[in-house]
Amino acid sequence: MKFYVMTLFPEMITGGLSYSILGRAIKSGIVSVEAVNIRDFTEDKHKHVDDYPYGGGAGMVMSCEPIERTYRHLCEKRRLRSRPRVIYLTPQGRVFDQTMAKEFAQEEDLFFLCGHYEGVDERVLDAIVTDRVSIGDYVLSGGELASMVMIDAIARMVPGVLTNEESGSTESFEGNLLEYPQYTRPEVWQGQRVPEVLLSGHHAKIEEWRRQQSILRTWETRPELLDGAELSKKERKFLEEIKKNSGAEM
Ligand code: 4GY
Repeated sequence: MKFYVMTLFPEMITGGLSYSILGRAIKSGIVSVEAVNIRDFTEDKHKHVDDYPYGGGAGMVMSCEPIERTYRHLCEKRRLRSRPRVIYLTPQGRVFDQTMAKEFAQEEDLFFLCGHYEGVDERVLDAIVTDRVSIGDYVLSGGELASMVMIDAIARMVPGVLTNEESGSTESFEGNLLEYPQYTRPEVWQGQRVPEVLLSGHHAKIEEWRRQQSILRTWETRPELLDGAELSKKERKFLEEIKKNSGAEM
């Protein structure tokens, strides 16, 4: 899978994505990330990428022309392939989640447009953008960090990026439950013991305990996720018990 990022800060993208699992996937050639500097596609001597907003107001707006020239340059590199999906990172977009990550991972390549200042001239967005996406309800200084978050989550869903060892954790989030707690050596740290069941070697009991911890955590911090979770009869009963008890503490 190929990711193309249109940005004013290409080093931020390539630098930030060159570590850990994604760094390994890029090295091995399963995915590639190409960050292109929009400023390289200006034609005036001062390399302006922005201008004053029509109607007045604070700040600057990114201009159409350098963005469209960057986009055309990348399209020409892709030769005669069909129009790519182009994602614009904005708090005004659909909120990104694991389901969207899996969908985007089906694409052969994906373009990202990173805005700055007060945003991008609406006309070039209408001309090239296919998806407006938000990574959450807060305001960043630019689209770069948001595109990096999306690329990391999407690349993990590309076959071959995760090893068999690593692929367990996504499965459980897809089950609409939060992850259970993890422990490693030592057995006692600052007086805190590792839960006894994990030392028992009793695999069925460990599995049951972990599922219960997942249900408990999900109820405590993201109860809305439980609507979409598949729970066994026994697990439903466990959840009902938690609900009763959490009422008692109030
Ligand atoms: N939240 N999710 C986000 C963001 C920054 C000015 C337009 C977000 O995706 N992007 O906060 N983006 C702004 C900065 C131009 C994008």
